Amino acid sequence: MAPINVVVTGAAGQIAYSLLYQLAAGNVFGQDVPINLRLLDIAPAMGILNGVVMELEDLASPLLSDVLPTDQPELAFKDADAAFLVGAMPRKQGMERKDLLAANVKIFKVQGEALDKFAKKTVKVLVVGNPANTNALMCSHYAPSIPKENFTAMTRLDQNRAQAALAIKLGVVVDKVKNVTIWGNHSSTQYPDAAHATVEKNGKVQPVPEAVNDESWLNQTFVETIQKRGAAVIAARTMSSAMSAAKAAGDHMRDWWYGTQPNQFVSMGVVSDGSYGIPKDIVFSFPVTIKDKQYKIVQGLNINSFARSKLDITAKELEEERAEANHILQQ
Ligand code: NAX
Repeated sequence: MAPINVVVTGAAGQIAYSLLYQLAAGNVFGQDVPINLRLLDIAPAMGILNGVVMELEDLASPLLSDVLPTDQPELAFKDADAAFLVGAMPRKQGMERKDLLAANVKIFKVQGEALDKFAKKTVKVLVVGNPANTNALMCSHYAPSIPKENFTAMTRLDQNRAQAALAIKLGVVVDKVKNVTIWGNHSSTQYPDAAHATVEKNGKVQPVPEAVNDESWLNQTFVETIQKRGAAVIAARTMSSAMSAAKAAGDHMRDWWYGTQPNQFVSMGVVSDGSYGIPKDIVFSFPVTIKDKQYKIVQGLNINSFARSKLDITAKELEEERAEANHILQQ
């Protein structure tokens, strides 16, 4: 089989370190698809990146056809089939959320322009670097020749966290819990929603709300735990989630590439088409099903007044981020 060209940005960073192993092991694109890895980072990180390249060689993986470390976006994105945009400026002490947004949307503008010029028009772009949703939106704006459906933001880590928390609560293995949804922004305003989730317990499938049978736990403890999980990991590890983030990035891309399982949906940040009354032209996490590399937003889920208020809060935050990003990029 011909190799596919896969870009990983922020390739010298901690998420990439776990993600690259998964790519080399065939966990994302499969055991029979060779990969040309295109590793992009900034000039000061080239020394570290060369160490990562040595380790990739030493994996002795037959799937890695070619590995290119570079600080030039035009080389990294040339003929790209898939791109994991992980690289971003981390939040430094004393930095406001606004400063972080300013630094990072500029990076995603440059990368959008490079994707537009050099990548295949079918490229699948997954944005991990924060603020992921708004970065994905800006990246897409600066790549007008590529369909906007090809740009997505990662909320799969939040979904995996939510699924795992419910499995622990219900005393089942994690894959017995299905169809948990993350709505909105990958931030503390996201709404992790178990209302449509199911659990298989003792051979019987039932709705998660019925199995948990504790509305206040589901509406408060569960929601807040997932919203704050990233911060809890940082507090404990003194570094942000990396292994789990890389696994989630692999899960997201694998499902996009090969499709979702029957009767199951996954959450992805995608450009809103107005579904569920969400404003258009923000990258909002919705439940989606995927077939032939095309996702469809799941329609018709019941949204009660509690869920409605949560969806509106996270949509408003994304509209504010978009306004700030546009302001910065027009300066
Ligand atoms: P690291 O700081 O370990 O690595 C980031 C890497 O990006 C560094 O090697 C840096 O040199 C590189 N970089 C900076 N500017 C770049 C540019 N213009 N082009 C290419 N590379 C560039 O961070 P890491 O822990 O790997 O996290 C990466 C990003 O993921 C951060 O923005 C982080 O906030 C975000 N996350 C997103 C998550 C999500 O669910 N969407 C969860 C995990 C993570 O917090």
